[in-house]
Formats: sequence, structure tokens, C-alpha cells
Amino acid sequence: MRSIFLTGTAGSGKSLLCSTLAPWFSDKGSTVATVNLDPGASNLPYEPDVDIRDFIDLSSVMDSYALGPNGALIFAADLVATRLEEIEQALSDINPDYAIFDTPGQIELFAYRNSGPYIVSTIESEAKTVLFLFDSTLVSSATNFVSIALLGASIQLRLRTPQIAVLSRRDLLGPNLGRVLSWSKDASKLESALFEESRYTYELDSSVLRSLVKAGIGYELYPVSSVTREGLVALSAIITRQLSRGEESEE
Ligand SMILES: Nc1nc2c(ncn2[C@@H]2O[C@H](COP(=O)(O)OP(=O)(O)O)[C@@H](O)[C@H]2O)c(=O)[nH]1
Ligand SMILES: [Mg+2]
Repeated sequence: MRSIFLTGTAGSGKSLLCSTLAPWFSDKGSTVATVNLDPGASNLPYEPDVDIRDFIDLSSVMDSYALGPNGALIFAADLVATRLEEIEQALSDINPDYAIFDTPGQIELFAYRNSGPYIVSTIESEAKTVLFLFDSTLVSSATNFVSIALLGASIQLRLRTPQIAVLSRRDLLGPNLGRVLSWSKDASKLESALFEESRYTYELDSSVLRSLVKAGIGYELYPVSSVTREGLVALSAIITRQLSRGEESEE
């Protein structure tokens, strides 16, 4: 089994991408299991094969510990790690080629508490990759682009797993798509845009950008839309390539 973890800010399109990628891989002849790791998920756009909500019930957490909705979400996120055995058992019953993990809407519940990094590092898998979604609607300015790239780098620090940067919901960018993609391919274009946008924040933005480039943090974006399905060919190709590289390095 090879594992794909979907991460990104709330509303960046993780769940819909999960529902799009799973049938994409199965149409190509692979077996796929979708895993919902969000105990607070409601109205998922797919029927998860493995569902943390079968093991953790948010309303019982609220009642048992007298917590409000936010406290319960945090507590439930911490409980996810205690259910790793059940998740692994359910996955081994399915024995898929790929497991696609949909993570909680709020990225901090997954990446910045201990459960998420624990699950990613511990789950039995031949190779792992993390998709980090740059939400198109959040990166229409150069400064915002850099701040999302910084978040992606921070999540890479937490999850310590190779990352693929995805420009999600690409159909919502309209004519700005080319500009955003040019920033992702050429840091000097991004730096010029930063300068034009705001001389006030340029110093900070450009130092962050240079540090990311120097650290070799790749943020070449794979633009994808779960609605128009544009970009799925290139995205699935890089996922497959990244995962087979991961297998080689673990041998
Ligand atoms: N236009 C468009 N909308 C999308 C796309 N992906 C997700 N959405 C919508 O964006 C919203 C948030 O998506 P969701 O998958 O729930 O995000 P999550 O919080 O990251 O899991 C939902 O209303 C989705 O229908 C896309 O590629 N294009
Ligand atoms: Mg979601």
C-alpha cells in the first residue's frame, strides 16, 4: 500500500479532490481506499472506505468531557492517534494499492497537534506523499502566495514527508492562472511581483521567499480542478512518480 495525504487550509478542496482522485486511480486499474481522518466531517462528497467517525463520535466527546464544539474538535483530533490500530486493520482488510487520506478541514488540527504527524510517520506503508493544496482563491496576490508557500513549508517540517504542491480549484482563478503559475516556475517573477505589490512588506516577503528557495523547498504547482478535472493527468503522474521514488529510497 502507498499512502497519499491531502493537506491544505480549510476549504482548499481536500475532500473533493479525495473524491476525484480515488475513482481516477481505480479507473487506471489500481485498488484504492479512501480514509476520512476528520472526526468532525459532515457531508463528505464521497463515501469513505475507512472512516474515523466510526471510531470517534464527536457528540459523545462533547457530552463526556463537557466541551464546546471547538474544544471537542481539538480533543477528537488528539484521539485520532489512539485509533491507528483500527485504521490499519481496516486498511489491511481492504489491502489497496493506494490509500488516500482526507485530513481535517482545519489544517492545524492535523499538522500542528501530535496525532497527524504520528499517523503519517507510523502508518504501515511502502511509500508516502503529502499533497499540499494552495487554494487558488488565496494566492491571487504575490504576498498571499508567499504566505501559503510558507505554510506549506511549515507543514513539511511537521510531517517530514515529501510534498507535492497543488494549485487547487484552478477553475476559480480565471485569467490569473498564468500569472500564478509563472510565479511557481520562476522565483524572480514572484520577487518582482512582490516588489510591485507592496514596498512595505517586500523585505519580509522576499527574505522568506529566498529562504524557501535556498532550502530547496519546491513549490512548483500542479494546477488541478476537481470540477473540470483539468490537471488530473499531470497530478496523478507526479504522485505515482513520487511514490515510486519513495519506495526506492526505503529499499
Ligand atoms: N470550483 C471548484 N470548487 C471546488 C473545487 N474543489 C472543491 N471545491 C469546492 O470548494 C468547497 C470546499 O471544498 P472541500 O473539498 O470541502 O474543502 P476542504 O475543506 O479542503 O475539504 C466546496 O464547496 C467544494 O465543492 C474545484 O476544483 N473547483
Ligand atoms: Mg474536507
